[in-house]
Amino acid sequence: MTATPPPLRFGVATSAYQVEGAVDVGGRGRSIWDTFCALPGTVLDGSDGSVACDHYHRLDEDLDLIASAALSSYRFSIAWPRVQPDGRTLEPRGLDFYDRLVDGCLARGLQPFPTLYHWDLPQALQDEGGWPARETAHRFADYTTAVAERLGDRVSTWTTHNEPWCTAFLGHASATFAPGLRGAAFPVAHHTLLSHALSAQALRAAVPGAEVGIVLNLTLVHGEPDADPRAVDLVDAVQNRLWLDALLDGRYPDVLPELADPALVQPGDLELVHGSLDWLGLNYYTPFRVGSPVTTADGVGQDSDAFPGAPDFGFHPRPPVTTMGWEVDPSGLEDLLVQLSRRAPSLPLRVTENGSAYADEQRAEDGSVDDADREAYLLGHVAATLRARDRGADVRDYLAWSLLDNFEWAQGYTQKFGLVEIEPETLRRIPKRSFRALAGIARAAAQ
Ligand code: IFM
Repeated sequence: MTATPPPLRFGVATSAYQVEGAVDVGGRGRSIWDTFCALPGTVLDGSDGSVACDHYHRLDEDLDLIASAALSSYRFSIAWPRVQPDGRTLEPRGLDFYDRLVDGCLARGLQPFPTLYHWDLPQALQDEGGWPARETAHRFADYTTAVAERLGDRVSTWTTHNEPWCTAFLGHASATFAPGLRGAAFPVAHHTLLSHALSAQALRAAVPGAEVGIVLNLTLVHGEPDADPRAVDLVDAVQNRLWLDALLDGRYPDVLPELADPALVQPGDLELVHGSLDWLGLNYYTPFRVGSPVTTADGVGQDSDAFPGAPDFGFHPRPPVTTMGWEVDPSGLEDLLVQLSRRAPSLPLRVTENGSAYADEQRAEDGSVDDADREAYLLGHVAATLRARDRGADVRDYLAWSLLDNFEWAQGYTQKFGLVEIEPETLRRIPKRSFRALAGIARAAAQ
């Protein structure tokens, strides 16, 4: 007889630079995103995260909001430059903030779900070489120990990296994310995985029973009839297999010769990475349809820029799409979860991010955002997650991206992913229809 799986748990997710603001408060050091945003032309609306949602100062209000929706957990990230402003020296005031955050979650019955790295490397470490330098992986392990020693008595489930694909390929190939470099994506991919493994060791040493995961933005890659099969294979290798093969099988795909360099991938590295997971987080938004190259108006920012070595190609999303231009396809989430569960049957899975950007032009009578489109996206993807569980996938949580409209990286504030609107002048929080929908789902699941 098989045991009935525990009910799916619901929560919301944010990340430090996207919501906290208060960049000069509590001794926080500068991060690579502070530097990147200050460069002309890097962020669509010229904005930055210096104020963002002011979550740092409105923490209690935001935790009350999450608790009011009967949610089980809050996924947030820890800003490394708050904890170690120069990447080495501890700033106790930085840890004090996350201490309050964790206690605030627990006092409201929310599981705190921290991510150690959501892209805000201390600028001081960038100046010493950043992720292209192997030493940064060791710095990450030291930072992990500092955080784990402070929070580990109350936090059991840990995430090392969020979407290392973005760190490596958007930050070091297409130069669309901080630190805005090119030509170093593969060393960065390896060093982020190595740092994940060292961080996992540090967590297990500091926190008995720690459950360590990594969060990947995996997706289904489809080839359009006019696609170059080499491009389709390379996109799948870079987006999915690079990470999964290393973590689950201890090897890199043969199609990526850059990762066969023994000066980069040193003896013992992949043994550390292999088997380092207690659970796997999936951030799912859209499938990828690879086809013929798409010509942009100014000829820059080709889709293939983030996939070094791939023949030129374009992405061809099918309608309906969100304002990010991302195709809406809940079945992709279901299929991915089932595929992952078949590949790694004993590895618990979590949907650590899923959400949609829409223009939010419809208003209800009370003036709040009447986001039927985001609500439909949410319901469709929750249903897909439940179907995946029915097909045997051990999916424990569904975390919606995001609690609040926030700083959407190179898109600035032009894209709204929040279940809660932030009134620009006052930063007042105004729940949208989708927030009430998630609360309804969470309440029903808890019964
Ligand atoms: O806002 C991001 C988040 O930081 C990482 N995952 C994707 C989201 C939407 O682009």
